[in-house]
Formats: sequence, structure tokens, C-alpha cells
Amino acid sequence: MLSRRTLVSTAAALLATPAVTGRAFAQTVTLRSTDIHPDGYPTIEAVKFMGSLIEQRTGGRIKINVFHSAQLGGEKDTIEQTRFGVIDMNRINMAPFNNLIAETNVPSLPFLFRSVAHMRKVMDGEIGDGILNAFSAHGLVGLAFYDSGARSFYNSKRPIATLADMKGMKIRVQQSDMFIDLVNALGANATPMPFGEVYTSLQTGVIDGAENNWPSFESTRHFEVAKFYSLTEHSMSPEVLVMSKRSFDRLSAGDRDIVRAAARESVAKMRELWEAREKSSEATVRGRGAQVNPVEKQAFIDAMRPIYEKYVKDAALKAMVAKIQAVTLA
Ligand code: BDP
Repeated sequence: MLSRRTLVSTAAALLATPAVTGRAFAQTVTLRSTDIHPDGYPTIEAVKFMGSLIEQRTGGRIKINVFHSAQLGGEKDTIEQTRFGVIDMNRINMAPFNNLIAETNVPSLPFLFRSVAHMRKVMDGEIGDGILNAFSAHGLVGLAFYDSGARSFYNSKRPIATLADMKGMKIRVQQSDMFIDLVNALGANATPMPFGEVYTSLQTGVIDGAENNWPSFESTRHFEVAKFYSLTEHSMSPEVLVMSKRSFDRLSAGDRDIVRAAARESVAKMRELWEAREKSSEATVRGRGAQVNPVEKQAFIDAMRPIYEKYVKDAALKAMVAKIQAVTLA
């Protein structure tokens, strides 16, 4: 064992050598980031890319370790752990935040965005920044939004072509009151459930269907047990990247800027990967027997009035929705 004297003199020697000091005493931090998707999914690769930018820019002092495939838990559970700093970062959908943070209901609203370009313009601009800021009152730092395409219904029973086809269907939703109400308003029966339980529940008939974008429909292999994919495209609820405020506050001001910038820069990377994955996932599921059909959307849109009335109540949220609807594309 080293004597106290040796330790003190070694430390003093290191301190006296400026070239070494920075490296020897700078703490190395590995941020733990969670995601329920499997390795290779665009959200995972985007956070890894962000990690590589941070690693380069901090000379290796800060790294990100991405725990994929729900290794750290389902989305609802990891929210709490992220708020308390047990998990440093979380790539997660907006929906599991809906009950906690009123503002997050807005971009999850049914039939709000007219197109991907509309969604991106809103989320990349000051409305998106306002929503990211809303996380700070809940122990979180909102870093960036990622694309999530459009969510459509799929089930094991029949194609959904009209609103009447939804009647009585048991549909899994994310753990969000707004999604429960949305599905019930369409005449179906909503069952909130973690993502990881959906395959078995479809297989055993606990539920008839669920709703998601092409990449998740494909990566989970839900198409094997629910082959009717109906293009309702009812929500474009984006993904969000958040950091624990406790972890964020432990970083120096300079490192916080590096983290924020790298998160923003990872958005373009994610979108590039996402666009390719949407196409390849669609081709894969079609090739493996999924039956895809168009939907008479207007009746679905009309049935959503109560959702807007219930979740867009206060003046600030009403103004936000009006602003989003008024956004035009050049
Ligand atoms: C996927 C989202 C993921 C959600 C999942 C779900 O990327 O964050 O948890 O849907 O439906 O599209 O639970």
C-alpha cells in the first residue's frame, strides 16, 4: 500500500505539471442512456453518434453508453429513474410523458401535423423549444426531438377501412391517458401496456391490435401476429431525448454546451437513418405478408373533437395548437 506521504507527494507532483494535471484529474464520466429499441434502430444509432461527438469534443472525458432493448426497464419506469438521476439520459416517446407534462400532449395530438415537413418545422422552431423547456420543472432537461413517422393501427382480425371497423377492437396503447381516450373515442377498447408485452398479448389474444410506425411494427415482429396494417396515420407523436437534471447540473457549463450541441446535431443523423429505415421496414413487412390498406380518414378526424376539448383546455395550450395549425410551409 502507498503511504500517505507518497500519495501526497505524487499528487503534488502531478499538480505541479500542468500538461498532466488536466488529464490526470479531469473526471471521466460515462452517461447511461436508455432506450427500449433494439441495437441498430435509428434512435439508438443517433444517440451513439451524439456520444461520439461528445467524446471527441471532450477529449474522451465524457462518453455515452446506450442501453438498448429496455435493459434498464420499460419507458414509464425509466422516466422516474431519469428524474432521480439513476439513469442519465433517456430517448423516449412523448406519449409516456403526457400525464406528467401537459405540454407534451400537444405534439402527440391526433391529426395535428399535416406532414413530416410540418412536424419538423414546428418541433425545430420556437414551439418545439417551448416544449423542451417544459421538462425542466420535472427534473429533466429536454435536449432534442427525433422523428417517429406516423402511427397507424394494426390488428389480427380484419383490415380497418372505416371508423365502424374499429368497433369493439381491443387495442394496446402507450401509457398515456390521451392515447386511451383517443382509441376509446374511435369505438375501440384501449389497453395501456408496456411495449415489451405487446407481442405476447397479440399472440394470446389478450389484445387484437396496437398502433405504431413502420420501423416499430417491423422490429418487434408484431406483423407476424397482427398482419392487417391500416393507414390511419393518426398521430406523429415525436421521440424526445431528455437528460436527468441532476446529471446535467453535475457537468461544467462548457460540457453542458457540448452535450446540448451534440444532441441537436444528432437530429439530422437520426432523420437520415429514419427515412431509410421507414422504407426498408415497410418493404420487409409487406414482403413477409402484412396486408396494408388505406383508410377513410375524415370520420377518424371528426371523432377526435373530444380529445382536443379535453387535452387542449388552458389558454396557453390552445394558443400553441392554433400556432401549430397556422404554420405554413414555404
Ligand atoms: C415507438 C417509440 C417508442 C414507444 C413505442 C410504443 O419509438 O418510444 O415506446 O413506440 O408504442 O414508436 O410503446
